[in-house]
Amino acid sequence: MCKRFVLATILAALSAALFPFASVRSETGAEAWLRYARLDEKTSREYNRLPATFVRLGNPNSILLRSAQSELLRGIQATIGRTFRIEPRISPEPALIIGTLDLFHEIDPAINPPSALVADGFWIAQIRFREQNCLIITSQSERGVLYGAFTLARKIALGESIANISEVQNPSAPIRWVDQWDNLDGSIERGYAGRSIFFESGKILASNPRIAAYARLLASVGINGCNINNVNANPHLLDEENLPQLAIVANTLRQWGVQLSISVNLSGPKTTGGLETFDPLDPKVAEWWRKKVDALYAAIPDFGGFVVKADSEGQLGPSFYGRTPADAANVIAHALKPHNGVVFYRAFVYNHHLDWRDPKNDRAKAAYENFRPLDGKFEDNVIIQIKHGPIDFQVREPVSPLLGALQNTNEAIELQVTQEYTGQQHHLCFLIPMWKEVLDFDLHSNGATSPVKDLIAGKTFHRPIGGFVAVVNVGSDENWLGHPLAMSNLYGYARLAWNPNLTAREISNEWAALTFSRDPKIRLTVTSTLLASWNTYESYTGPLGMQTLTDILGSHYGPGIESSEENGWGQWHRADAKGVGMDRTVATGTGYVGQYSPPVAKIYESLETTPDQLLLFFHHVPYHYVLHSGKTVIQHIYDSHYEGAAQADEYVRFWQTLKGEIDDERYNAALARLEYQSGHAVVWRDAICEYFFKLSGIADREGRAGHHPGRIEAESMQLDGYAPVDVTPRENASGGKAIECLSPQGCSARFVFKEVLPASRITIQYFDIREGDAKYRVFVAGKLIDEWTTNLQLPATKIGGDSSTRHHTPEIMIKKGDEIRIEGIPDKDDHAAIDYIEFSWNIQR
Ligand code: GCW
Repeated sequence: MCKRFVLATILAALSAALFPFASVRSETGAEAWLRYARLDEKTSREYNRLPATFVRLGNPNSILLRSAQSELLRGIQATIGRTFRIEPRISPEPALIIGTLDLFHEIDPAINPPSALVADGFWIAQIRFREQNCLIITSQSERGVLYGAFTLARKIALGESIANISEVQNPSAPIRWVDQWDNLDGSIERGYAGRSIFFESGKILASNPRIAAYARLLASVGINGCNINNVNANPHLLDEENLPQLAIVANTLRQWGVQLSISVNLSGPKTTGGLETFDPLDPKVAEWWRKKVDALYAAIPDFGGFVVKADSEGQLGPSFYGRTPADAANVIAHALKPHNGVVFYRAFVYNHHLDWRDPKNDRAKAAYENFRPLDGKFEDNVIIQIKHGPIDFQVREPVSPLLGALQNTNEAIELQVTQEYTGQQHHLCFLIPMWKEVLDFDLHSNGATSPVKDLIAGKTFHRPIGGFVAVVNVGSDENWLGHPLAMSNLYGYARLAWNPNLTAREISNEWAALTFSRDPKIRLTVTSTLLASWNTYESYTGPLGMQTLTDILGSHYGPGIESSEENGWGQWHRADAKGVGMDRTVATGTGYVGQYSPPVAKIYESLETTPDQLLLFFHHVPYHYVLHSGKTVIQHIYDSHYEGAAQADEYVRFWQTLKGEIDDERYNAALARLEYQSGHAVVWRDAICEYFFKLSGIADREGRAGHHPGRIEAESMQLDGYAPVDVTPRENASGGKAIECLSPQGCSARFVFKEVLPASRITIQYFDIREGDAKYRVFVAGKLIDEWTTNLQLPATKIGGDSSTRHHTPEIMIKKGDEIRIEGIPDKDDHAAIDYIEFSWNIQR
C-alpha cells in the first residue's frame, strides 16, 4: 500500500470519527442520476460473485463499446468498489463479457436470448459460456450493448439482485429523441436553467464539455437523438461555415450513440440561400435542399435529420405558396432519404389570428384539420411530431385526436420536460403521471384498443418508424434544469420512452434512489412529493380543464386569467358572469369532439360522462353546475385553490424532514424553491379565487375568497417615500394595489401592531423584478430583525403575478404597541415594491 493511500485512509477514518454527521458529501446535481453512490457493505456483498475478469469483444476501436466498457467499470467500481482484470480475449475463466450477438455466435452459436432482440434492445444474462459462469451483455448493435452496460450499472447502483439474471429489454419505439430550443445567440426559448450549452453569440460551442456530459446522461436512459437548436430556426445554422463545428458536436454525441439533428427554416432557400423563392414544388428549391443535405452528410455521415416548424406562430411555411405540409416535408425528405435521414414535421400548425367572437372557431381543431387530410401523402422518412394535447402543453388537456387519426403516416408524440406552463422549474411539477395518462389513453382509432403508446410506436398501424420527442432545454446551470428535483422529468421521460408500461411510482422511486439515496425514508419523502406535485400544481393554477390560467401573452408563468380572452391565440376559457368553459361539442359547440373516434367522442360529447378534470375544456357550464364530486363548479374552483396552496406548503415541511440526511447544497437549493413555491401558490390562489368571486358574485361557502383577515395592505400603512400603485390585472395584488419606491435612498412603510395576543412571525408579500436586486429590512420596535435582497431570477418585468413573492421573517415576539417598519431600497427596475404583510401566531387566536 503506498504511503499516500495510508495517510488518506487514516485521515478519512479520523474525520469520520470526529465528524460523524459529515459523511454526506457535497453535491451540485451535475451528475444527476449517474452519481454511482457507494452501496453499504451488506448490499455490496450481494455482488461478491461477480467475475474478476472483464472482456470486450469486437473492434477495439469501437467508440460505443469503449463508452460501454468505461461506464460499466466506472459504475461498478464506484458503487461496490470492484475492479476487474481486463483481458483482450476470452480465456477459460469466469468473466463479465460485453459485445454484439454476432461475436458471441462466432464463439458459440447456441447462445441466444430467450426472446427476440429488436434494434437497441439488449440481453443481460448469467450463462454458461465455454464451460465458465459468465455474465454477458449483448445486443444486435453496439448501441444496444451500451444501453445494456448502463442498465447493469444502474441495477447495481439500485442494489438490485443480478443473481441468475436473464433479462431481455427492448425499447418501445425506435425514436427516443430530445429537442433543445437553443438560439444561436446563446439564449434558450422557454429555457429556465441558464444559457445554452451548444451556442453563444452566434457561434457553436463545439468543445464545451457539457455537451458530452449531456449526451452521456441521455444515453444512460436510452435516448438516441438530440436536436440542438430552436424550432423557431435561424436559417444561418445551415451555412457552410458552421458544418465543421456541427461535425465536432456530432462526434461528441456519437460516443454515446446520440444522433445529431437540427431545426431548419423552410424559408432558408430564399432568406439565406440566394433563391427568389422557397416554394417546395419549385425544382430549384428541391435542388437547394439536396445540395445542403449532401454537404451536411459529407461532414456528418450519420446525421439524424431535420425538425421543421412551419406556418406556425410567425414561421413561414408552404401555405405562402398555397402548398401543403406534405409538399414541404417531402421535398426535404427526398433530399434526406439517400442518407437515411428523417424529417420531423411538427403538427403545431395553427392560426393565431382567430376571430374570438365566432363561437365555432377553435384552435384545438387545427392540428387534425391540417394533417388528417394528408394522411398517406408523406414520404416514409417523414414523422409528424404531435404535441400530446390539442393546444399547447397546458397543465391538463385531453389527448390530441390527431394521434389516433394518422393510419398511413409515421408519428411521434411531443412532450415538454422544460416546464413552460407548469411552473418553469420554480414550482415542482413531476409530469410523469400526466404523460402516463396520455400514453395509456385509448383513442380506439382502429375500432379496437389503440392506446397512444402503441400508436406512436407504429404498432397499431404497422408503421416503420415513430416514437417520442421531448423538449428538454437543459442549460448551463450546474444541475441542468434549475430546480434540484426537475431532472426527474427528463429521467422519467426517457424511461417511459423506453418502456411506457413502467409506473410513475417505479420511475420516481428509481430516480430518487439514484439521485439522492436508497434510504427508504429519503426515497419515500422524495417520491411522495413528486407523485403529488402535478395535481397540486393543477389545483392552484387551472383545474377542471380550464388550462393553465397564466399570462399567455407574455411569460406563461404567473396568473393572467383574462390574458387568453378576446384575442386571436385561441386559448379561451370563455368565463363570464354566468359560467365558464369552452363548448367544443358537436351538438352545440365548435365540433372539436367530432375529431375523436366514436367511443371517445361519446364520452366527451355528454356532460354526464365527461370527467370532472376536463369538464371546462369541453363544455360551457353555469357556476352552479354540480360536478360528479357533488360540488358546484365555483366551489370546486375555490376549494381546489385553497387545498392546492396548502399542499404546496406541506412540501416545505416534508422536505425539512430530510435536513442532514442529504447533502446541504441540494437540500438548501430545493428548500428555497419549495418555500418560494408555497408563497407563489398563495398568489395564484388569491388571484383566481378573487377573479371568479368578482365575476360570478357567488360567495365561497367557506368564506375565504375575497376575505383576508389579518392581512395589512401596504397601501394602508404610513408611508415615507413609498407611493401606492395600481396593479393590473388587479387580482394579481391584494386589493389591486401595491406600494413602490422610486427614491434611490430608499423608502419605508410602518404601522403599529394592535393585536392583544403577541404574534410570532411576519410574512411580507413583495415583488421581485428580474432586472435589479432591491433590498428589504424589517424592524420591530426599532430593532432590525431581518433583511434580504431580491434575486430569485423570476421571469418578471413588472409588479404583478410573475413577481409576487413571500418572505417569512424568523420567529420573534411581536407585542401590542410595537412599531413594524419595513425599509425598501430599490435597484434598477426593481422598486422594492410591497403588497401586504401578514402575521402568524404560535397559539390559536
Ligand atoms: O408553447 C409555445 C411556446 C413557444 C414555442 C411554441 C412551439 C418554440 O410558447 O415558445 O416556440 O410553443 O412549440 O413551437
